[in-house]
Amino acid sequence: MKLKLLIVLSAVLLACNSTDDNKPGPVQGLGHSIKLRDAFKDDFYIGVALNTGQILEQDAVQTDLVALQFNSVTAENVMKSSQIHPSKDVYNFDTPDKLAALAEKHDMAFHGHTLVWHSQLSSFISSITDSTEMANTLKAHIEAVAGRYKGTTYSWDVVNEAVEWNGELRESVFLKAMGEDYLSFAFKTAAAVDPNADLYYNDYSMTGAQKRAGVIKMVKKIQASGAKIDGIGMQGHWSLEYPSIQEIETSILQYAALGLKVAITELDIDVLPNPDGISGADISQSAELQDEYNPYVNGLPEDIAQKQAKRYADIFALFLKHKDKIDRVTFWGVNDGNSWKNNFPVNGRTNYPLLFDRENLPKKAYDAVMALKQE
Ligand code: 9MR
Repeated sequence: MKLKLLIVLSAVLLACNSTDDNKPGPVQGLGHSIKLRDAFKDDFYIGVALNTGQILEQDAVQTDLVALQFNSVTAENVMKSSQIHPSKDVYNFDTPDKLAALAEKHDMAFHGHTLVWHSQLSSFISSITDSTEMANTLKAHIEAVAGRYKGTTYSWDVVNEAVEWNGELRESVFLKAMGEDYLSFAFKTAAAVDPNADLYYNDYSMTGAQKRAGVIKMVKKIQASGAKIDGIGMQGHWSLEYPSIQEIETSILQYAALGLKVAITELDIDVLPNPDGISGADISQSAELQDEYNPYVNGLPEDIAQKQAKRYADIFALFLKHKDKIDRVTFWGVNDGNSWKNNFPVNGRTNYPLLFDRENLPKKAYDAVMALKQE
């Protein structure tokens, strides 16, 4: 018994004292010696959205993972109007500056998100009703923010989520103040500030037929105004079943037919049941509903992990098929633990939408995506 213990102890000690070569460094330790950014380097950028802690490099494992796996970064929140420009003459550039530096250090395409968006909008902008005041304010905002990162930003989401599900323009504070001219005005202003950055229109549910038609109509008007627009961002907050591969493909083709690049800008694949049907029932109050809509609190079941892996593989196979049209595929979060999908559309669930698990280890979905490049 004692001898057995001694052998085990020696083995542990040996493992701890092994040379640097044998030591599980960040690459081997995270179980992914080939990286996404290298595997897809001839196809499209592989991006990731970073939260504040990740930008400030607070977790060494995640810092390594981001640098090893991705070659494009987006700020998940810190470059949105209410955060970067909370009041008229106040700008918070500290954290965004760090992201710009991180992108440069790791040779990553720095994507700016976002210049004109009705949500997470500074309160001083959301109260503007006069068209001249709105134009001057948007101009000042774009000049200050895009101007600061000129030369560092690879691309910008100039306008975010301006179209409703039915294809109508959203009745945003910008539309109310300036009419639809705000769209071309924003693109023209951004192009004047940073002529070399690719300028994108970015939105969710971009595969719905009505919305797609509305976006295409809007983009054609922006183009007809003489404004520079370079790309369409399809956010890609998708689920195991929806949208279909065919709907995604039709959308990529139709957006690319505008003469624009396509980017998948905020990819995640929700694996939880869709609570659409619960109409009115407060999920937080009912234990039964909590169980029903939050079924995987103790881990992702094998069959769902496999379903998700197949779904990611199908989607990436499509992206590869259209790699001539796709410039970038960005995941909306580093690992399952920090995804916004744990809190949307229901707060406090345990979701598994990304390629890395809560321990930062690659999931089956990661292997399935990588397998496409190893055939
Ligand atoms: O992931 C972001 C989350 O942390 C914020 O709370 C949320 C607030 O609106 O925004 C999330 O990111 C959104 C992105 O900026 C635009 N497209 C939809 C994303 C998910 O809501």
